[in-house]
Amino acid sequence: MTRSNPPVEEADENDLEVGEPKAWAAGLPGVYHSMQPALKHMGAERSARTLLRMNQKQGFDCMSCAWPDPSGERSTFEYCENGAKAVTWEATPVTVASEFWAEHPISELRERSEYWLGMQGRLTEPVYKAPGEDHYQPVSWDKALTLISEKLKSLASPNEAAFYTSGRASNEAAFIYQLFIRGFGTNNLPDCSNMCHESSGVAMGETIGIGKATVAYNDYLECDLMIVIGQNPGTNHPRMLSAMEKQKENGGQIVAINPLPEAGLRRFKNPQKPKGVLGRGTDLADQFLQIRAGGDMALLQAISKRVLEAEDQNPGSVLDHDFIAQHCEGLDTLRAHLAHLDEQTVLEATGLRSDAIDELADRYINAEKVIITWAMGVTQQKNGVGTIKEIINLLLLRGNIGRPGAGASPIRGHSNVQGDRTMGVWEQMPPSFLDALGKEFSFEPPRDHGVDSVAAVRGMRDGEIKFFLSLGGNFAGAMSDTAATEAAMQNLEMNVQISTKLNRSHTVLGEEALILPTLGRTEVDHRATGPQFVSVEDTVCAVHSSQGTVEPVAPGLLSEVAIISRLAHATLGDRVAADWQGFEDDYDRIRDHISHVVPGCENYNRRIREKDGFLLANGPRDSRTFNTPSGRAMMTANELDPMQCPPGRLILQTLRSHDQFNTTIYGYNDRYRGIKKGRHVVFVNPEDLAQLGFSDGDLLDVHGEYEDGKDRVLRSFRAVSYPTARGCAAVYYPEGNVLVPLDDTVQGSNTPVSKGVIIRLEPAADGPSGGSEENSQRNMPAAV
Ligand SMILES: Nc1nc2c(c(=O)[nH]1)N[C@H]1C(S)=C(S)[C@@H](COP(=O)(O)OP(=O)(O)OC[C@H]3O[C@@H](n4cnc5c(=O)[nH]c(N)nc54)[C@H](O)[C@@H]3O)O[C@H]1N2
Ligand SMILES: Nc1nc2c(c(=O)[nH]1)N[C@H]1C(S)=C(S)[C@@H](COP(=O)(O)OP(=O)(O)OC[C@H]3O[C@@H](n4cnc5c(=O)[nH]c(N)nc54)[C@H](O)[C@@H]3O)O[C@H]1N2
Ligand SMILES: [Mo]
Repeated sequence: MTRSNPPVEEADENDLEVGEPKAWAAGLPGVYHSMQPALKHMGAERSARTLLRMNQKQGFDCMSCAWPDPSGERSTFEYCENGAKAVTWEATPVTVASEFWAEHPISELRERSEYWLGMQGRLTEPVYKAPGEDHYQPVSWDKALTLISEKLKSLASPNEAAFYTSGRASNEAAFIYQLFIRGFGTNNLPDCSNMCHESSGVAMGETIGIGKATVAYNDYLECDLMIVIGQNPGTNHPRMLSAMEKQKENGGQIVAINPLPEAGLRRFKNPQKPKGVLGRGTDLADQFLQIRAGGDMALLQAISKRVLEAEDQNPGSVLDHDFIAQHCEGLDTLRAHLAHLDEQTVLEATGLRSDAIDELADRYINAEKVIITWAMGVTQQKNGVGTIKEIINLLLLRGNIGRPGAGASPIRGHSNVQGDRTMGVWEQMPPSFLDALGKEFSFEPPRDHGVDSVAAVRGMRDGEIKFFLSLGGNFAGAMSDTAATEAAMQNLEMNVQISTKLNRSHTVLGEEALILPTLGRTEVDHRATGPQFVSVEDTVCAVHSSQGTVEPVAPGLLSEVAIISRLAHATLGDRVAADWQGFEDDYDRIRDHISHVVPGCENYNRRIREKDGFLLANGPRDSRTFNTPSGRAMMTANELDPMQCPPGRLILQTLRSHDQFNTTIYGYNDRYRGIKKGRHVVFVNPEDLAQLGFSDGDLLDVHGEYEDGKDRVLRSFRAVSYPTARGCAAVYYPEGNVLVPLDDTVQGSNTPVSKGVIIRLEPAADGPSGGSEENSQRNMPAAV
């Protein structure tokens, strides 16, 4: 069944083409584009077995994002173009052959782009890099697991190891993974959430007592007003557009707040409706506020202030007094704080006009049921935690939490990042969870908090962390400050990665390294007691099962559960009272333990088998109960400290193109933004570009400007004149990580500030694409 790998060509940034941005998302090109790669790479049968079973009740959960499935009837095509790309990328029959490792030294792989690495195909056998070697070589599973467990046992302290998780791991894998790690003796559990929605978890935890959305799927359809802040659903959560379309059909309004006029926020053509392809489509945003990056906190405060003023003019008619009296605390503090808010400061921070802010305030006051959604445009700003607390303030003022059609809705990224946290993948799990875990498995879990992603890099850098294992993901590509992160990873004694495909992290190594290949979610997971299913949790706390539909791409591949069980057994022996062999044979046994340990997961095996799975309990959503110290939802005063951008400088954000999933690059086009065949672009407002003395198409160096005085630069990026907000610029992630300092993190959540780097543009020092020779080959920017 497997195919060996056809040669993969690296892209040449000189081929870059720039056209007009699109004003609508996901019409005919959506369906067309979604089928093409699948048919080409997998053939008709494998395409049908995967695409038609995606997000179906008997199928697998799409791994492309955490957007929920509709609760009632589902379309036969319950997937989007980008979900289809994710499936094609994983379920490809192309595999990395055994000879590959001898043919390609690691030093050569380090020069390759993420695209090239990923396109080599699926990994099928464990490989090992010995100290001093520049090659991986295939090894048996037994050998690989022995090498790892012996290394772990040799460490002076369990805290010399850190264990990363990317948000694709199933609940079952995540649960036994954190059990293994805590059994080993550390809470060093950094995860991708640290770089993602950590700010949401912190802000919501402190204010409403839970770090998760307070809405269920149908609430999106029912709300009168949906405010979408710092999120690009057309690319990153395309199935959300269907919900937005229904909400509009039900008479609702949508407001988008973004520095970019993203196509998916403007108009939607539904490819699954007869009219969808040819018609004009549905206009989505009724109002678009083109905010300056980092300005959301000022905007939200200005709206809350207007809400309070409207209440003063018409006492009793604007605030939800009953709700506030019964459930909230802090109104006076908030009121006093906002009284000092200066309109001029707001206008400068937001780049908006007062009448646009008035209009949004009116919409908010006149809507009965409001949902606010947000993603990385908010969480990755310096003031992200404060901004989310302001979202909560605004919602609380009119009782928009814990009612149908209303609520706070962070839209999560990775398909099971939320479930992984529920299962205990967090460096700071509360004592109650640790108590339950210790009791269930008869051991004493460590209590000291572990490292998060930023602290893990510091630990590697300083020689305190010597062993790093990743359950999925691409830490080198995803983390900030590429040069610092890579140098830190090269300091490790052993680097182990459980992966489906090659990526940058497999090439940035210390002394010893191993790659353990694993099954993906599309594949049937054959175990001793028969094919297994796993379970996942989406962004609205709905837990359901996922079962692979195609045969594994190669014999001998192990599931994540099997790998972790074997590694745990080899490392821990019987240090915790767990039947590791039983876990690997029958995932029901894992779920029995989940029932006993994880709050809200009682009778997990029974409930997960119900038709739609089940909704996890959620105090604010279900009963307006708030698990805060006072038992009330907290209105908070958050200091406004707008980012200062000196003259001649811009605020840079790093974002996703339409052809990528995080660090996985499917291709070099960004269709909705009009970019083709390249990624080395910097989007700048035409007036800013002119003012800085540059023209569309110029080759520029993008220099970061920092307090630490270091020079970090992206070389030879092409200026694209683009309708972004004044004073703002954008480059793609992961390339942009070169410019994000390790120490620049969001206050309160320690998330890298990936959307707020002050930059200076200069004519390219090196001429045509890619800078130095090394970089033109690798297709990755230089870190200086
Ligand atoms: N196809 C695809 N799907 C994905 C992913 C993927 O890479 N590809 N990644 C997944 C993951 S892990 C995640 S976390 C999500 C990410 O989903 P998004 O958060 O939508 O991802 P980004 O591309 O980072 O886009 C951030 C948006 O915020 C805007 N923005 C930037 N700065 C500001 C600001 O200061 N204020 C406001 N109001 N807006 C701002 C940007 O213009 C952009 O529209 O998507 C998930 N789904
Ligand atoms: N500058 C900047 N940096 C960012 C962001 C940004 O917006 N700007 N966004 C941040 C965000 S939101 C996130 S979530 C992180 C993402 O960080 P990560 O989650 O670490 O990165 P991914 O690119 O999603 O990981 C892709 C790799 O996962 C592996 N993989 C895929 N499927 C599976 C599977 O089923 N099992 C296993 N074991 N492995 C698998 C493959 O080997 C693939 O190469 O990046 C963060 N970094
Ligand atoms: Mo994410």
